[in-house]
Amino acid sequence: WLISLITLGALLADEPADKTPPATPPVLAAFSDSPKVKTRAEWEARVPALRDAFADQIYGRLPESREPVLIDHKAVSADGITGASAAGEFILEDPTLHRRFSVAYILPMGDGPYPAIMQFSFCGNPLALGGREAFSAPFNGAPDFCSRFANMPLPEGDDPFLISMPVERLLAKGMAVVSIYAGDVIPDDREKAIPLLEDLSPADDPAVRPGAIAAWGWVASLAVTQLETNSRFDPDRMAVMGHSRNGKAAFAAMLFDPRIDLLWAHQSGTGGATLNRSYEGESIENITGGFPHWFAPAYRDFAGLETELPIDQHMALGTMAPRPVLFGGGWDDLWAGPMGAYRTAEGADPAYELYGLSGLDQTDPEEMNANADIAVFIREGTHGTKLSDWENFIAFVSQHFGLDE
Ligand code: GTR
Repeated sequence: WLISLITLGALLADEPADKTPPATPPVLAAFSDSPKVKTRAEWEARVPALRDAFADQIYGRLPESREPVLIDHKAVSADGITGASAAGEFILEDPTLHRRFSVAYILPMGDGPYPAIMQFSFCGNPLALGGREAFSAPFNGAPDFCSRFANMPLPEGDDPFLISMPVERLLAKGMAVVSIYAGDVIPDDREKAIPLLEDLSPADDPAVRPGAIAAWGWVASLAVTQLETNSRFDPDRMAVMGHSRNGKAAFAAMLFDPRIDLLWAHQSGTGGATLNRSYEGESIENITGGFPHWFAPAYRDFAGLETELPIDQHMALGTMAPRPVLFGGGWDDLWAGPMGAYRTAEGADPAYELYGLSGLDQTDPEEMNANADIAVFIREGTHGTKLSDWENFIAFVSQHFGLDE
């Protein structure tokens, strides 16, 4: 791959002005003025500066502390949950704004420490865990659209599972099921979120105040700190997953927190797995205009100027090497740019190769290889997480976390 390694500067110089996506995916390079990376040590030496560049140009800077304040640890009844040995929740407070959130969990049978699968929920932990009201509801209310899910039966067959995790299916594989609602710290509401994000910002520069996407990822990091200090959870097998805006948050969590061991970003789109310069689906102008609280204000400066971004998502994925990453997409979900995520995966390959791994090891975007360290599946249909998408994830995580079939 070294022969094929060109600098991003060269790529930019070749970029056509008519916004046609480049014919070949961009290859990995740290910065346009960096010498070529030849070894794992050289790559790792660049990772901190790359993470800073993602903070400064897209996501915003985060507080350094990942230590939550433990307010309470309560047991919750696991009666009626097939395959559960126990359940509970940590009530935590973030160390900067001192806002409370809950980390809810259900443990499988058998001996721990268990691998943990943490999902970013849209509507709070009770709904995410199958309508189980014993877990704390969002402390500051849930988004309005959530009321329509309140008394809804769980999806059947392969209906979209947007709101709930397939709890019993995950428990049967020996996974601890974990849910967080990061909206308790930063609500998904521009008016409410921006003042909180300004207070969260560790920097004086308003251009790099954190966006909600990165802040939600930071909330997951606080939860990881708590789980890692509890002997029932395996600190070497912590996975995060999210769908759509939560997929962006999961992507940011994996980017900024090396303690997270595996990522599933499903239909995460722009600001998540999708390459900015793929010109597919949502543009930087669309996303920063529609959701000004999601990213650092600096990202908006690249609206319409995607090819001038000195970084792109394949580099973020490169910094995640050698950790396993899965991207899911739907052919009819063009807004999330499914092929743009596949191109990110292709572009990050050289970083995984530095670890002696094959990286993306598939030729068909529809056929993921669960053994590979980067896997992508694009299926029929539109936006939503289906049981069959979860089954792809279960196959991937089982392979990488050594779980029996
Ligand atoms: C859309 C947004 C996308 C995606 C989606 C979602 O409105 O444009 O970036 O995040 O919301 O979260 O469902």
